[in-house]
This record gives sequence, structure tokens and C-alpha cells, in this order.
Amino acid sequence: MSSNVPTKIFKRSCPICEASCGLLVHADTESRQVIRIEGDPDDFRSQGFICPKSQAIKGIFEDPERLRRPIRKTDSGEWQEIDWDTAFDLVVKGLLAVREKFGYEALAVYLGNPIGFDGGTMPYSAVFMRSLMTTHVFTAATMDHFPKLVSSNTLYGRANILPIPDLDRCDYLLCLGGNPVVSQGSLMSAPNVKKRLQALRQRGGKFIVFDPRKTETAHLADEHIFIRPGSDVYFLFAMVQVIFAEGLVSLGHLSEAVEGVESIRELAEDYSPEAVADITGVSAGTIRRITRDYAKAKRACCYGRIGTCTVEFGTLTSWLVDVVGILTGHVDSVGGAMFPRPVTGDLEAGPVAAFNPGRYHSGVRKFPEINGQLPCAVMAEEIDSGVGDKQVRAMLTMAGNPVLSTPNGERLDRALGGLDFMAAIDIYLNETTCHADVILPPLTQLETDNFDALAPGTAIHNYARCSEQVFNSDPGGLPQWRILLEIAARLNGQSCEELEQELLVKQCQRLLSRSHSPAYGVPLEEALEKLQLEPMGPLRQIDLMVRAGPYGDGFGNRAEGLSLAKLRETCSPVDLGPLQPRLLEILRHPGGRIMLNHPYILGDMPRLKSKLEQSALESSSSKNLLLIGRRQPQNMNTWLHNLPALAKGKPRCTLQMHPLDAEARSLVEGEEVRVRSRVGLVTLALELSDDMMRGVVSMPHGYGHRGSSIRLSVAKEKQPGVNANALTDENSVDVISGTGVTNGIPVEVDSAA
Ligand SMILES: Nc1nc2c(c(=O)[nH]1)N[C@H]1C(S)=C(S)[C@@H](COP(=O)(O)OP(=O)(O)OC[C@H]3O[C@@H](n4cnc5c(=O)[nH]c(N)nc54)[C@H](O)[C@@H]3O)O[C@H]1N2
Ligand SMILES: Nc1nc2c(c(=O)[nH]1)N[C@H]1C(S)=C(S)[C@@H](COP(=O)(O)OP(=O)(O)OC[C@H]3O[C@@H](n4cnc5c(=O)[nH]c(N)nc54)[C@H](O)[C@@H]3O)O[C@H]1N2
Ligand code: SF4
Ligand SMILES: [Mo]
Repeated sequence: MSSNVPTKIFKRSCPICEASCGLLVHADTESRQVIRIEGDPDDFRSQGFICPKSQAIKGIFEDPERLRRPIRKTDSGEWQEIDWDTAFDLVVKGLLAVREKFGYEALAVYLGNPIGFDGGTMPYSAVFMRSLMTTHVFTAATMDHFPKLVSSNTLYGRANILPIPDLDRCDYLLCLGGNPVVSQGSLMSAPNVKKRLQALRQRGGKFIVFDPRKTETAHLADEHIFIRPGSDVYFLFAMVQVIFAEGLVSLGHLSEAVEGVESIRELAEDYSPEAVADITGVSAGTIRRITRDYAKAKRACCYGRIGTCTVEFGTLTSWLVDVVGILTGHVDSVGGAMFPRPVTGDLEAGPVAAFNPGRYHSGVRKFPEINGQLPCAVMAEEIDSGVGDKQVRAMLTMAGNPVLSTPNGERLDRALGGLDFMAAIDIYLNETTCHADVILPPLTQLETDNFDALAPGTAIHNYARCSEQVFNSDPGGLPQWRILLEIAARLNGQSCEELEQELLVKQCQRLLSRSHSPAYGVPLEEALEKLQLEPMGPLRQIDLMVRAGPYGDGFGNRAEGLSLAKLRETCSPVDLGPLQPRLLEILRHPGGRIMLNHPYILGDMPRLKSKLEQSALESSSSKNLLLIGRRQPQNMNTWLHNLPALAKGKPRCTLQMHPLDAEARSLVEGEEVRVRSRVGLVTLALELSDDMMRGVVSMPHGYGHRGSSIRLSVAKEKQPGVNANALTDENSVDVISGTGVTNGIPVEVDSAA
């Protein structure tokens, strides 16, 4: 390249979604311009593939409306730029004032989705949360995969023991409630999932989709089967019934560990294919055929995603996805559902853990805490009708937009307006952060190094990677980790440096004492000295995890092993091999058991049975339709609508309905319709589609950009849409996980004219 063209090429993983595709970022670092972003053909995971959202990191970096400096709301409601020290002072004073006046429980915190894509946040999130000293902890997980975490707690003894499809070696994929061709895979980090699904078919495999909408993924499948929203639990139980009735049980190498097989057989007796045909809309013959094909296939995987989680029986459904796999030998075996081995050592053998939910409860509806979280569905009521010293008076949100992403968002919108104090760590002034008194915006991805923290835990092939910084950090900005550390340190009455050093020493002591670590026995001083090669901050914390982790160099004990420096040398993903069977070594239940009959799960069986009995009595003439969600290629939940490249085109927030359902209501293509649920009403354009199941309508979430309080002019003009969570009902939850139901909401639809 000639010297008068100052463009350089930087390798980064895309931080927008779990696929974490490899990007080549062409940038002029002097003028701080991103020239172009393209796929990295040498990235062994994504092989040059990118989706439209890959352009977002350029768009976000350039967006004039992105916040670059802390801002505070003045008494007249205007926003005023302030320096960081003043901002931290305001945040800490605001939180402490509420804590002193009302007690610890008066503070709540909500963490959103993008924190998973910032490796710098990972080492400090625990200390940050501890410094807030509240039990009012909410995250987007209780709108997402929380049921799967509860299921893993009960089956395997730990929430993060998550089965991931071994997609590239699978020959029979049963996909329930996921649309990976659009979402690009979730709980399955698999860049270019479309190509991988096509490859599955090309090698003679089969791939079947169950979905109330004939999705982009379903169009590629061997077979698509409509299923009524929320009813997969019955379909899966019928599979279990058939597996026992037809002698298809084959526990394989897990047989010594599995406990409770007989009780599952007994429970399944109530759910024969005939018994569930009406409620699921799937014929008994189809259920038997699919079950036999799945059970007998050599390398088969049952995979469930959002449509199996954010439903009325999300936990039982997620659990049954694993149960059918365990019973047929398709869990922890090649081509089935397997368990990755992340480089940070997050998924290694460890002490037994008791699943012990309900150490405390929410104030109003008394929902039990699970893994230290309360459901998003109770967030608004804890604020607007909280009880005594449990009433929430102050809130801190980080990388989330719960007004658009949690149930009855309109109620939350009003509730946030009534808080005594609110702070947000976010890069936009949006529907949620507009309620804050102070907003702290972190630097963008291109101005920091990154480390893939989340995706290796769900990757279909083991890997590790670092990403290189493109631009020098804006001198007036701070990285996210520094913001967390600063707040935590100030709340603890320490300096940032003291807190960081304390954490590093503690982590070192913990990791060096693990007998299976390659760093076992390395003297503390030696490890600390070697870690000084990385600057203060997350990089040396990550270096520690990597070097003491399963592939690590053990600080020299295993010279060929990995360190952060080695990962940084390439900035490409490092191939750590295909997934290996390893469930037996990582189980956390006492005695290394897999508990099919955990009492927490069995406790939800009466609810399941009574719903089936009740539905047999109900007439089918109800006017209600069932609302489900719909992800779209150019969106990422609520937050990319302000980027012109992604907001262009026709308005996308439409209600899809089958033409015959429209005819029955005298509705026509394109007209404005009113959609009403128990909690709210929205008006949007109707789109007729043969891809919809009869009786089901679909709309995307993440829209509803309006009003003068937000600073998202492109979103407001190009893709305002309406808030799907104005319709979702905070009373409708998967009871045993508290997860909000976003699929299967009863609604009525009529003409807005
Ligand atoms: N009806 C319905 N509701 C749903 C869903 C559904 O399918 N249907 N899906 C649910 C699911 S799966 C999820 S994960 C949730 C998502 O719910 P949320 O996490 O609440 O929503 P996001 O849109 O992901 O929030 C992104 C926020 O992070 C900010 N942000 C982006 N990058 C950064 C960063 O680097 N640092 C910081 N501090 N902020 C950043 C953005 O400005 C934005 O405010 O929505 C849930 N809600
Ligand atoms: N482009 C894009 N990609 C994304 C996101 C985005 O907003 N946009 N969000 C990201 C996030 S946070 C997540 S968690 C993932 C989610 O990843 P996916 O789960 O793959 O994404 P969804 O499109 O929500 O797929 C859910 C599917 O379930 C179907 N469904 C609804 N109800 C039922 C039911 O009861 N049974 C069955 N069998 N199916 C049902 C819906 O029709 C839909 O096709 O996507 C991620 N990727
Ligand atoms: S699929 Fe996800 S990771 Fe890959 S380019 Fe698109 S947004 Fe980025
Ligand atoms: Mo999600």
C-alpha cells in the first residue's frame, strides 16, 4: 500500500451478535475514519461471511447522536454535558442518598444484552454488582434464555452447563422456536449458519423446523411443521412418551449418571401423541414419525431457542429439549448437543453446587430469586407499588432498553418517571435512558481492544480470540470497564487502582489453587509479575484466566499453551478443536448425577396437566389470536434503528397475519389495525402472509421510537414502529423461572379506520 493512502486494516470480531464473525476494518487512523468493513476470508469460523449488521460498528462510531461525554439532566429538564469526575460524583451521591434514606433494597439494577459482547466488562461485573449491594438485580436473561439456565441447574447442577448443537457434524436437526437464518444463531455461535444448514442437507442429513411461522429458516428445511405458540412442551412430552413406548431409550455413555428415568416414563404417560394433537396442532402420526427419525438417527440434535423459552412453560420446554436428547443418546455425543470448553476456564470441573432458589423474594408478587436475579416482569411493580423498604426508588441501567424490551413496557416507562434517582451507562439517549438523571457513555468498540468473552461458551467449535484496537481512545472518553470500576471503587471508598489490584490478587489465589489448572502451584508473586506485562485493567485479568485456563501456558509450566499475548499476536480466532464429549467431568450435582427428576421441575407438572385438561374444555371459537415475535435481519433488539444504513427501506414494524384470518375480520393488506391485549393497545400496518399459522399473528420487538425526550432522530423518522412490549403482559410468565412470555400473547385485532 502506498504511503499517501493511510488506510490500515484491522482484524476484529463483530461485537453485535453471538456469531462473532471476523471483520476486516479498513480505517484511516489519522482522520479517524472507517473506510470500509468487510468479512475476513481468513477467519476460520466465518470465512468471509458477514451480515448487514456488521456495518453497525462504523455507524455507531460515526453517529452524531451517540453520546460521547457524560450528561446530566438539569432542573429544567435540559441535558448538560459534564466532566467524568462530576458525573461519578453525581451517580455515587444519588445512589447513596437513596440507600441512606430508604435502605439497600431501594436500589435496582438492570443489565442489558450488549454487555456480553464487551470482554472488558466480564472481569469487573461481579465486583460492580457487589458494590451496589442490592438484591433487586434484573437482566435481559429473564426475557431470553433464563428457562434454559434453570433447566441446566436442575439437570446438571449448574446454570452455565449449556448444551450447544454440534452443527457441523449433525445429520438430523430438530429446530424448535429458533430462526437462526435471521438471528444468526443464539446459544449456538455459528457464523454463516445458513451455509452450515445447507451443508447439513448436502451431506444427506435432515433438518426439521417447528414454528408457528414458516420462517426464513423453515424455507430452507426438509420439513416445516406449524405448532401452536406455547405448545412445544406437549409435543416434546409426547416424544418422550413415544421414546418409552417404542423402546427407543438409549442412554449410552451417560447411563451410569442419569437418574429418574422411571419417573419420567410415568409422567409422560399422560401425554400420548393423541392426547396432545389438539393443543399442539401437530398430528399424532407426525409426532410418532419425527420421534422415530430423531431417536434412530446416528447424529441427531434437538435445538430450542426463543420460541421454547419465552413461553408459558418455558422451563419445562427447555428441559424437555434436553430430556429427549439424554434419553436417546443425543446429548454429549458427536453431532448432538455438546458442551464447549471456553478458554477462560468457565466450564471446568468444580465443587458440587446446590440449586437453591428463593433465598429472597420480590416485594410485591413474591417471586423467588434464581441465581441472584429477579424477573424483569416484576420490575415496574417493584417501583410503582413496592412494599415498605423493598420499594425501588433508584435505578441503574447498563446497556439495556427495558422500556422497549420487557413486559408492559408502558407501565415501566411511567414507573421510571417516578424514581427518586436514575443513572444509565449507555451510548444513546433512548426510551429508557431518557428517564435518567445522569448518563455515562463508554467508548465504542473501535476505540478499545476486545476479547470474545461470551461466544466461546456457546460456540459450535472451540476457539479463542482477541480483537485489535482500531483508533486511539477518544481522550475525553472512558472504556466501560473503567466506568464500572470507578463506580464500584467509589461506593466501596477505595481507589480504582486499589480495587483492581485487590481483585487481581484474589483471582490469582483462586485460579492458582485449582488442581486441574496448568498454573497449579505457580507462586503468587511469579504470576503477578508476569501479569504486569499487560496494562492495568481487564487485559491482565483475562491474561490470568487464559494462562490458568484449560489451554493456558500455566505461566511457563506448559510453554506451548496460550496466553493473551499469543492471542494478540494473531488477532484471528485460534482453533481449539471440535467439541468433545465431556459432560460427565463437568457435572455439579453430588455424585456426578444427571437429575431428570429434580423436584423443582416436577413441581411444575400439575400446572402443565391442568392446562391440557382446561384446553380440552375450551371452545375453539375464541376471537383471540396469539401474538408471537419476529426478528429481522437489520435489527438488533431495540438499538440499531438510528443508523441510516440499517434504518433504510420500508417501515418494517408490521403485523403479519394469515389472509384467511384477515378475511374473517374484513381486514385488508396494508391497512392500519389495532392490536389489543390485556395490558395495552398499539396501531400498526397489516401485512398478509401465507407463512403465518392460522390463529397466530406476529410483530417484531424493539420499535416504538417516539417523543421529544429521545435523541434518535433517524429511528424516529425512518423506523419508528410501535412497542411490542406495550402488549406483553407482566402477569404472563413461565412461573418457575419468572421469564416473561413474549410468544403466545392473546390479542384481538380490528381495523383502526
Ligand atoms: N416482545 C419481545 N421482547 C423481547 C424479546 C422478544 O423476542 N420479544 N427479546 C428479548 C431478548 S432475547 C433480549 S436479549 C432483550 C434485549 O433487551 P435489552 O438488552 O434491554 O435491549 P437492547 O436493545 O439489546 O439494549 C441495548 C442497549 O445497549 C446500549 N448499548 C449498545 N452498546 C453498548 C455498550 O457497549 N455499552 C453500553 N453501556 N451500552 C451499549 C444501546 O444503546 C441500548 O440502549 O429483549 C427482550 N425483549
Ligand atoms: N437480526 C437479528 N438478530 C438477532 C437479534 C435481533 O434482534 N435481530 N437478537 C439476538 C438475540 S438477543 C437473541 S436472544 C437471538 C434469538 O434467536 P432466535 O431464537 O433464533 O430468534 P427468533 O427470531 O426470536 O426466533 C424465535 C422463533 O420462534 C418462533 N416461535 C414463537 N413462538 C413459538 C412457539 O411457541 N413454538 C415454536 N416452536 N416456535 C415459536 C418464532 O416464530 C421465531 O421464528 O437472536 C439474536 N440475533
Ligand atoms: S452475524 Fe452477527 S456477528 Fe456476524 S456480521 Fe452479522 S451481526 Fe456481526
Ligand atoms: Mo436475547
